[in-house]
Amino acid sequence: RPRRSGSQTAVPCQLMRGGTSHGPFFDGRALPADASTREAVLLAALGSPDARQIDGIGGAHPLTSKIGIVRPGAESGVDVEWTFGQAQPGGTTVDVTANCGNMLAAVLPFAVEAGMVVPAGDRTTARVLTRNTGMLAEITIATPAGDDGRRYVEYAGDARIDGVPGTAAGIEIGFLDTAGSVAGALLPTGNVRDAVDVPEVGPVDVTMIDNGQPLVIVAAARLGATGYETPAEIDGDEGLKSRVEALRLTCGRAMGLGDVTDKNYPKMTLVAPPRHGGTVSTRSFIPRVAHQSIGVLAAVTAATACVFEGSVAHDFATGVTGVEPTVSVEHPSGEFSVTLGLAPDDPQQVVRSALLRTARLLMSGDVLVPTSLWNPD
Ligand code: NQM
Repeated sequence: RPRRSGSQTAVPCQLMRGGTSHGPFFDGRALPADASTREAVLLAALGSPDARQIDGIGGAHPLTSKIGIVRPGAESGVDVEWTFGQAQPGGTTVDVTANCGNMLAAVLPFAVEAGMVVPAGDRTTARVLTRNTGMLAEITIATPAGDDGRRYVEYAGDARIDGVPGTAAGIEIGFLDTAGSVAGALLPTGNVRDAVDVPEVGPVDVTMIDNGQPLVIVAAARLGATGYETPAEIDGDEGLKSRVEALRLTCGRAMGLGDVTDKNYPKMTLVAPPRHGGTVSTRSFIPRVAHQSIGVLAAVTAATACVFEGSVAHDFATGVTGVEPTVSVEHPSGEFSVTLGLAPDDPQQVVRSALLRTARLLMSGDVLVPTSLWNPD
């Protein structure tokens, strides 16, 4: 429970890495019930809207300005539910409209640490509902018994994910129903490819698609990039960033998302031929700065686009075959493998996706915010 500590309120919190992101996780029952107070507490915990987040625990980057709010499942067939919050370091809101598959990887470990899920065997599988979009995932983690006979979350292991140093215990994530998470349909315009006309850029071929993350997929070369830049090179290229943003605003409207100037989606994915034996090379914008790797559901969505004949990703994709293809999405710090399940009677229909992540509990305790923002007494 939250408690007073002098002029501050101490809110129980665990800082978790989920995949290539990290941020504070909370038991939803220990946060303010009122939405605007809750938002103020979360922003203060991160240190936003100061872009350096010097007065909070955020990491001054969108990938480390993320929040998990977890509760026991309230519906049948749901073990744990959570809400993902995305803050931009310099922003004044916590966006709860989209998904994050990286932070999702930390939800079940957190639920076990917090006593919401009691492991019964060496491996624990749970159905996790992401409240943001109603997405269900089946997640499996390792929960061996310790010397005292109690089961704990095993974080050590030999799984390696690009973008995180070293190895850790693998977390298996299977997605069942990701299509149209935010944009309402897998192909929000009804087409695998559209030609859009963008101010100062001209006509551009894009694939607008949402299989868990709304994405605009565009050939890097069409925007004057190679598609092999480092994130720092992308962030330093104001011309490229402004062409990408102009395309994003046009496509946001085309996807039925309205004026996306202040929204965190659609995300932008520049594609190019693979260079390291993968399926396709990507550079991701989230949505205005470069991703160091690629988001989980962004990778699922980009991989899905590789399957669709006629898509912009398909133009460059190599080696996607069979009814369970593994698509290796190359990104700035390595690759991300997504195994897709295609409908046997329709290989253009993606019905499942599965992937491997890792997570780790980094810190367990309280995060302190001024009592003037929230007094739980
Ligand atoms: O697409 C970054 C991340 C993400 C989101 C972002 C993610 C996903 O890498 O599922 O994981 O797109 O802002 O954490």
